[in-house]
Amino acid sequence: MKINVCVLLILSFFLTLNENTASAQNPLIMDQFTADPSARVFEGKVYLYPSHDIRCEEGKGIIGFCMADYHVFSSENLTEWNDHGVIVSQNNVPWVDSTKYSMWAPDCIYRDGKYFFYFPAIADEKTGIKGMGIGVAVSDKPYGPFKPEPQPIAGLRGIDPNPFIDKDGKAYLYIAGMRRLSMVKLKSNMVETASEPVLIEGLPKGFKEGPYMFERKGVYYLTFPYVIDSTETLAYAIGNNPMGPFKYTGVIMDQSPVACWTNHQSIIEYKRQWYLFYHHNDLSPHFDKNRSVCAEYLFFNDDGTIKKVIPTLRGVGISDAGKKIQIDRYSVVSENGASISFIDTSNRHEGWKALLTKKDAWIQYNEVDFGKNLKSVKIKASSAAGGVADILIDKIEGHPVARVKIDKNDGWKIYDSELFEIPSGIHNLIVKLSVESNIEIDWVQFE
Ligand code: FUB
Repeated sequence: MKINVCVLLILSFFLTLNENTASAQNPLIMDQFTADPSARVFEGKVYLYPSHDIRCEEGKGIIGFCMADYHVFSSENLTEWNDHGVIVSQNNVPWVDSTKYSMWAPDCIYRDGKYFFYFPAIADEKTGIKGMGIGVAVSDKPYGPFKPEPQPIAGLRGIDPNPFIDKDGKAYLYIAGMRRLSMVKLKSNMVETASEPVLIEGLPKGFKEGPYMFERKGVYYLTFPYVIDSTETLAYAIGNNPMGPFKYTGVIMDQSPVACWTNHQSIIEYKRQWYLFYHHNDLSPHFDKNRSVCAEYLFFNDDGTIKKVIPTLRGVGISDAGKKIQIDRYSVVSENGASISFIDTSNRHEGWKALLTKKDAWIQYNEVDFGKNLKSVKIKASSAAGGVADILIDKIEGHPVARVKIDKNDGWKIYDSELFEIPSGIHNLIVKLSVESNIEIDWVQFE
């Protein structure tokens, strides 16, 4: 009897875990808006500490941003993200004005058995602090529970706190405010400053925020959103120690192709690959204060400079063929007859669909792990005219490994077909319309 209760408890734990796990390309999180992603590698996984945009009632929030709390997400494969829920809210930090919805860009760092979560917010008038203070919440685990310190860090005002611990154990906090970046030393308790904040010199003039520092091969990279033209690019400067001086080095990502005014970055190395995390407003194309976090591979040149990163829909990670593959997050498409659109413009969180509207139009989704022993393929599709979708592996002009007939219908249905050839290992998946017609595809899955 005791064993049965235990088994049930363990089962329900895994079921709850699965409920909160969503598979994703770009954007990474579909069921809510997320921005300002601070990614960290803790306990062998990637933890993502973004801010959380919401839609606000008229008059709430600051300059259009409305942010009441923070969630934390984690992933081992970067294609499935587990939402651990709210870790800090404007309602549970004693010094924060809980009517202001001002929980802007956060970050987190590990030291001596504890996780320190830093966040900016408008202080309650009663504290006597004017403007944005910088708070810290502390936990034994990267996913919480986090206990907020009763007061913000003394002597600090600003936004976008970014903690950094150098190889010699010295700790620093980079912050933004008044369009520029500053740095302050932290005591080893990580909740008090060990110096006055100093302005970081040597950076180009113009709007800068969102500092994020990382070190690679003895080079210190100070990265930041920076307005060169009309919206934020992601740029960086390098130095040979965390306090600078820094030399402006260039742009990591151009300004948003979809006119999201802000961007905000973090850069990590995970399993010997470097990644850039950033945000655009994919799920809210007409309101850029409701943003969504994305990720891309990042590479360095031999001289240590960063290769420019181009935003993609496909994002990062290897997708499991046995799970629903959202091919609308494509890697490449044919020049004609292939496009994407929202499944439901009244609820964009439902995601996108792929449209193939011409014979031989195709859509390619790279890096799918087909494992072994797959037998069939399923497609969720709809077609007003009926059509045939060929499933190809790696070569657009190759032999299809399956041919899925889509009926003439006016709604979504799941169609399946046996595989004539069984792919195994990692390949690029191609779906091609093999007749003159039009079809819409939500996802593809192998069994
Ligand atoms: O998310 C609110 C603010 O927008 C952040 O603090 C900035 O970095 C910008 O992304």
